[in-house]
Amino acid sequence: MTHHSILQPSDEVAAALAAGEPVVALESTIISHGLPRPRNLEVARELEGVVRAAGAVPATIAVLDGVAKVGLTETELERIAMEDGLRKLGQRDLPVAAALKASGATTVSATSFLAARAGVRVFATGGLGGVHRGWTVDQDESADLDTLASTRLTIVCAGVKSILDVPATLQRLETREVTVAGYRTDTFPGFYLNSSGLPIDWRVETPEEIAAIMRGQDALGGPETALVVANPVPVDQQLDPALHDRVLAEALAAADRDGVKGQAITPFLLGYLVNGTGGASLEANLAAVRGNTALAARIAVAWATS
Ligand code: PSU
Ligand code: MN
Repeated sequence: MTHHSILQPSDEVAAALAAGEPVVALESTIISHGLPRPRNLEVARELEGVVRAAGAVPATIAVLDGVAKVGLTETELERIAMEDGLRKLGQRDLPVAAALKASGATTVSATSFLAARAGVRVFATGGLGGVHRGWTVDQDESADLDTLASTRLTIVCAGVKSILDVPATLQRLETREVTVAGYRTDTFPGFYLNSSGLPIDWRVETPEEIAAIMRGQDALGGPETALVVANPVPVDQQLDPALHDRVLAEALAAADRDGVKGQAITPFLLGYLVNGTGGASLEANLAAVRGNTALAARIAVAWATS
């Protein structure tokens, strides 16, 4: 890797990878577009701390001035949290951002791609993107799914965002051969809610079992698909289901009325939920992300020592 490379691991991340030490990728769109300021910066720092406490190195990923950074300095983390007009970058946007020396936060799609390129195997996020409600008309399916179908990476999430068509998203994951396992659950998690009520085929109990699945993926070869580890938010930290259903219905109606589409729809709906639940959805979202980050770190440790 040269100094002019458009993919730059931080010194700490590069050293950890070279030594075979555990590293956990973290995304930046949740910081820049998914959470309100100034809480977002606190959360960004907190999540890095959760990874370190478990004995792994955090690699928050973002594009700054055309360079894809894997592992951010404190100043770079502040830019992601505070800079106005930061773009939201999917995998397909990366070469353009590099060419134009643009800056942007990376979604699950772009973060997964860059993590895998850099050699980071484990990634923690909140909820995956997926098939949007109304997809039969507007064809809106998050690029997250396509990247996960072509990237060898383990992603820990609290399911897919409940603003989506969850059964259709699970179907797409099956069709695209993305392996899905529930962590200590028999049902697929519901992002803000402990459960979506939908069944899940595989249940695992330990990070060591997950590391064994990862070894199985590598031993079998074949298409470079991801492993989705679905880790539910604890019941005592979930959003009240009745409140969730009521405010989500309002949010979807508002998006429809205002014609919100494309990249803007996910931040719009998440923001509506935060306001409409008096901040309760934010707490549930954060509880999910924290839990996912802690589990991802344990998986990275099990993977590094296996
Ligand atoms: N998880 C969260 N909050 C978020 C996201 C995930 O808890 O804001 C972001 C991720 O970056 C994900 C993106 O990739 O939302 C999906 O956006 P879209 O539906 O436009 O693909
Ligand atoms: Mn979309």
